[in-house]
Amino acid sequence: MIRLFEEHQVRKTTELSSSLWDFSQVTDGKNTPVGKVTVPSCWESYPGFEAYRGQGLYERNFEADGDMRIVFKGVSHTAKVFVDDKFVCEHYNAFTQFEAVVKNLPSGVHKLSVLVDNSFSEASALHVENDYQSYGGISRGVVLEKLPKHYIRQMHFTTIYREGSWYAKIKLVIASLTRETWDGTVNVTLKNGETEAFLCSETCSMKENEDELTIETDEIACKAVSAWAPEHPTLYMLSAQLEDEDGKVIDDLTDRVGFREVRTQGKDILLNGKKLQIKGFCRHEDHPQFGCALPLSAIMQDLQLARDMGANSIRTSHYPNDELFLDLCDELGILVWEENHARGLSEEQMRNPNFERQCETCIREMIAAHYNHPSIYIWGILNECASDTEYGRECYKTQLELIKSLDVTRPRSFSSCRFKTDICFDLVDVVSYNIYPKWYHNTPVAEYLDDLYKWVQTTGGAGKPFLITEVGAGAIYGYRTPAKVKWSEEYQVLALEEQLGAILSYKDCSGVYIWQFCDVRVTNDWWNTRPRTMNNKGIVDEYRRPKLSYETVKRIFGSVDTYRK
Ligand code: ADA
Repeated sequence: MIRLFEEHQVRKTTELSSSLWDFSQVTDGKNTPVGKVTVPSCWESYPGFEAYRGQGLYERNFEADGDMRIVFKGVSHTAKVFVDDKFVCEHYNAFTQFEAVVKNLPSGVHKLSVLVDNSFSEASALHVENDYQSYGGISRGVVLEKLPKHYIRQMHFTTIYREGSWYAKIKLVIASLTRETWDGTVNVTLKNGETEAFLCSETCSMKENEDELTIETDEIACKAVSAWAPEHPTLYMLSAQLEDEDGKVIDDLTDRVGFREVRTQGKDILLNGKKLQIKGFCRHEDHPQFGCALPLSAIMQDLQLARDMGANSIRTSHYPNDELFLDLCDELGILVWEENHARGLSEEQMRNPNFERQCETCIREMIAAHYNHPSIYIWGILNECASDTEYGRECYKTQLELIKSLDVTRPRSFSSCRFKTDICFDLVDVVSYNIYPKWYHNTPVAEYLDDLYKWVQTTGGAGKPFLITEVGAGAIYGYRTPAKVKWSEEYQVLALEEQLGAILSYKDCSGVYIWQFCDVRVTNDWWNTRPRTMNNKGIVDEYRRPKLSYETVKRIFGSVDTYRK
């Protein structure tokens, strides 16, 4: 499954993730056939590959005729794509989608080969030994498309709320495979249930030697639409149809959108003019059966559990998530903090020659693919990287400015752990901290939080909205003791009661994300501070079995509204 709805009625598409592929282990360039596997999947779920770090080859045949595009929603973590043994493209990063376009394929059966690599090396600045696992495999959906000579490559929908009315601006990118002059028309409609409204009709005049044409509409008044909000997540189908000069529809693209406005105002984050109170979870895409390739039902169960505990938001720690997750959040009214891929990288690691380019590519691919999701209310970057150094600051500045150039509609932030040494808060719209009083140190939470917040008011973050994007404590599922010592479920309850109580009652804090939703696998280097070589701070364990703290979180989150007074 690629999306919760059909993106195309006209363009011919085939989900390649709907049949078995041949998988081989690749060692020193030698292929050893292993057998048939499903895609998406992680090889850690294949017998004997539970801890495999290296290369694997996925192969299958496909029918083609002419110009074809293969969209990979995620391959972990480096992919080299071949068609009929000819190299087509390469992509780094498990968490963003990419495409392989192959022109003029003769009609018939062709071979698709994807060489996947999840090893750690200097070439990989973001997938490194870390407090989460970098799995191996084609971990998200794959879809084959037959392309017309001119097609709709991208459609971004921006909503504007002004004086009680909604407006929309649409940005379309029309691609050309011929690079010759061409004239067409693109028509866009907005549909909700049976009511369909015409939005615009734009002429497309492609010039010679141009790969693509960008069309940006003026503001279009959208009357009688309902806003998207957690309590009523109204969605609309935005459909574009591309016609040639004879009026024949040659391509189409549909996406789901919502009318909502996010902005900061003083110390508040406003959603449709109302002050947000975030009560959420940090969530890794991780599962003992599926690795990072969670099927829709598993993603949905996570969201059902999070909502059952009263959460209104998920932070995609620490990378862009599967679009199926975002489709669910759009439909369920769950707010999303989505962030680019990075966790806890030192200045030395940020000086990896591949770091900036890999971060920039991740940001561009994240926003290009996820721009239209109304559930995403904020973009984050570089979780707990070196925001206390001049070199680190330059990286934060570059990436935050890049986000602003790609999306002026959402606030930007990053989660800092640099206590009173952070030098980047002037660069963001929202100041966010990861704090662990009652776990990594025993400072009383209210005292620690107040001291930190007061220090932020002496920095470039003064007067800005303030979020706690991580707080929590570890508990081994099933470890119960009246001693209530650390790693017991009882201690996790005590810690969260004090942590959540202090944070959610702090008047200048816009909310909290618990670290973390579920226990997750970590890489082997982290064994000595991670019992079971797992991060055990979940409120449910890796099998989604609730710990004692589940009811604690449910009681506390349940007593807090999504909007502040
Ligand atoms: C950091 C980090 C998380 C996790 C957490 C922990 O805040 O952002 O990914 O490692 O610490 O469990 O200590």
